[in-house]
Amino acid sequence: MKPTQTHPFDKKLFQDNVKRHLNVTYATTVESASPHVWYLAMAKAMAEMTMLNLLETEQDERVIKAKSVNYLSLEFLIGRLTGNNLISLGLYDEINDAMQELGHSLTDLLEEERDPSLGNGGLGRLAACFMDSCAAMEYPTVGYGLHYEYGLFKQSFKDCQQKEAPDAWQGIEGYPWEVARPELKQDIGFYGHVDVEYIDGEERRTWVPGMKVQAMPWDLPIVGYENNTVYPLRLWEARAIAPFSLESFNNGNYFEAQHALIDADNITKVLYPNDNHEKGKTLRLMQQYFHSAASMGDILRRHKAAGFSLDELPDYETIQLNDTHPTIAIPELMRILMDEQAMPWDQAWGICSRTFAYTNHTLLPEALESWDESLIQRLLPRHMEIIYEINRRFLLEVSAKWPGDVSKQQKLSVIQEGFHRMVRMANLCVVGAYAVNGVAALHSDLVKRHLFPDFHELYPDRLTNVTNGITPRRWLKFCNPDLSNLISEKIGDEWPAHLEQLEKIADYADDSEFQEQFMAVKKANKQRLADWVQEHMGIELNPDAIFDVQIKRLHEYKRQHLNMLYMLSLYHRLKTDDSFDMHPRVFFFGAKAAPGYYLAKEIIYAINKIAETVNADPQINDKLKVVFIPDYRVSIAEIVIPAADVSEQISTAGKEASGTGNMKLALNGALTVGTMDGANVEIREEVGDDNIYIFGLDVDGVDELRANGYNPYDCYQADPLLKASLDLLAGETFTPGEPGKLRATYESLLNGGDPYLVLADFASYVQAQEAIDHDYRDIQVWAKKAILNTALMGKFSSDRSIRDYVNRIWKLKPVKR
Ligand code: 26W
Repeated sequence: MKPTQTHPFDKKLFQDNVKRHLNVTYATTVESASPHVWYLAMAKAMAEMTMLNLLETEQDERVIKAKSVNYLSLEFLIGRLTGNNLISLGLYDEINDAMQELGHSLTDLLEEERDPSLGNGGLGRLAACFMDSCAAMEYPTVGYGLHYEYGLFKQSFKDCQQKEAPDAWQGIEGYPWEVARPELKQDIGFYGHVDVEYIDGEERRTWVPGMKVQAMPWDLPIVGYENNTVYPLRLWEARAIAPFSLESFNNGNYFEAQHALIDADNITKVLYPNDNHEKGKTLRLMQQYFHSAASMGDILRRHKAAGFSLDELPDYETIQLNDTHPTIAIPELMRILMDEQAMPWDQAWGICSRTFAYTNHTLLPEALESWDESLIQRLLPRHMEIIYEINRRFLLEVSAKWPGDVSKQQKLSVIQEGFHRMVRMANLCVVGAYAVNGVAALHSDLVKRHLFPDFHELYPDRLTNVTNGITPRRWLKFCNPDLSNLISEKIGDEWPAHLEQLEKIADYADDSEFQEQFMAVKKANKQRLADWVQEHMGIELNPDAIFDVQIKRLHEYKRQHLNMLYMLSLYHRLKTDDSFDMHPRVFFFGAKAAPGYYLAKEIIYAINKIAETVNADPQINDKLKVVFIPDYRVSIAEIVIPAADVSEQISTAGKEASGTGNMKLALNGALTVGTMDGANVEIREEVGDDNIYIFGLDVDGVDELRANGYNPYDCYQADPLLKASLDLLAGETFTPGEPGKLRATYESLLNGGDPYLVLADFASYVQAQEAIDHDYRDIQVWAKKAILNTALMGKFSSDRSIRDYVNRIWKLKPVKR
């Protein structure tokens, strides 16, 4: 046992606390409490322990006086906390035992927790892994996010189509792991006007908001792995200010502009479900400013309370912007320094421009945020003035560097000119931040070469790379206990905090006994997933089949439809070619589509329809099964990932910034079939060509094909297998009596120009899949490759990512407690 030293675990006391919470917090009794309430009471008792450490960390003089990172993100996809915190506290066995004595199975209780789904996908999950690593290595950190009442929608399928339902993640009893911090609440303004006055001949501008909203913080404990450190994940909830402001009501401000219908508490009502698509809605900008302003206020409060001056801000606080979503924090800091602290511009900018760093997570043009100038003007009039001034001064720099070059100014300007003037948030970030990073080597290279080439020329030291990572605590130790134990037997149990040590199991890659043990663990994990699918979906699966997994948001660039076309090709061959043989395979999908994304929903519908037919076809004889797991989320990933043989990472080259599911799957011994995209490139570097299945066009190939004029019909006509597979979508094989119901994808690929080059990569993809089928049949060959994947994933620990941030950007020192 490695409990935290400051508060040793006392089983009897813990059990008493659980029972006390049953009685006092949840008003029930040991005799009548449901399993759900037992889970709540257990989690409350655990949360109490971590809250003590949170307060002690917060009040530790060494932490207060140290430089901290503030991770600003509109999304934190933390997943269930109870099981993970048991691991971090080092109390899994102790609490298992304590609950057993009380008559409850810990694994059952852990299943009672609902996922806090406060994020869409990769960006939000990355923020959660980073918090875990900061706490594990004790780099002083505060996470700032939003306390959405409804997380990412719950997905179900009705007649094979996606349906969305609200996700009230806290449940009626409330979430046991959070605590309100009312003493830290703040008021946040919106709308209104700017007052100008002159003091000693100096112009002073003051924003007079027309509306105020209260920001209430909720803290969730981020528990350091086997140490005494707990950092807060501070989530802001919007509330109407009570009592209703009679003053602003009387002076006519309250109902000005067009905000009369926006209730204060709407601001944090729901997480926007768009992933990689910007819609420009007012309420979204309100969320962003609400988040930025509350976080900025809290950071400055802490800084001041530590006894530091504003000039010292960059020495003690750094602020990482998780994509452009919190960009408005930059003009907010300028406003506070100038208008509230009476600082001159140069001094304020000197502080501001050494405080923020920005991470870019996407190159997709439709995901790059730009806001209507008129919208910012109305909602945040003073911030718009400051943005103009930042831009005016910046353009002077540009014209000094490129005298007379108007096109450079147009390209780099924070303001996009035109009929509708827009504020480009990415440009504002690059101008205002001291560091800008992409999230994988290839991606950062494309950021420099394609997204910001002129910025790179102007500020050659600003752009850098930090390759993403994943926390090995949740994504191996917790989710795959059998593999964890097998590894620990061989190399000891230090690897969860030093993932590079996994390399030592490469020594056993050829050891047939270890191969057998490794594959036995995989088989048991496959059986666990098969049981889950049987219980929840009524589909029977063969655990000896290849478990082929694609789990990620549904998007054309991720090309779930390429995977689907391959399934169709197998179906076609099984039905038409008696000599065709294949190892049985189960195709797993987990994916939510943004509710307004038509084609993504059509692809879900098509895969579900194909599944219906294929799974019921006796002629297929269980060679092929298709399972679309509904409501994919962190807790589902924890079951699927340990059971995967094949990891589908098949985005169009240049489109997936990094990917992190690719890392989780490889770490758990799945082999990647993937393109030369995102972090796949670096995974290949680590595991070697023999242990990954790379296919398709690379970035240069994509550019070349496009430059030469791509016509998907050429592929369609030239490849009979592709033609046969695609034609299945146009007919009625999967929608008997209703031909053409699956046509949407077919149309997009053939007549819509196939924007993500699915057809261009099809033949190469089929080849890679055939190599997989071939290699899997020799279980020793496969076992060796799988073991080497686990062994060689050390680089992708988020601990390494955080160390890179610390060394290249943040410049922090750990405070070991
Ligand atoms: C404003 C709409 C919107 C919402 C979310 C635009 C963009 C986003 C995110 C930036 C999308 C996202 O999650 N990107 C993913 O970030 C991961 C973490 O860096 C990467 O691993 C993924 O490749 C990238 O798609």
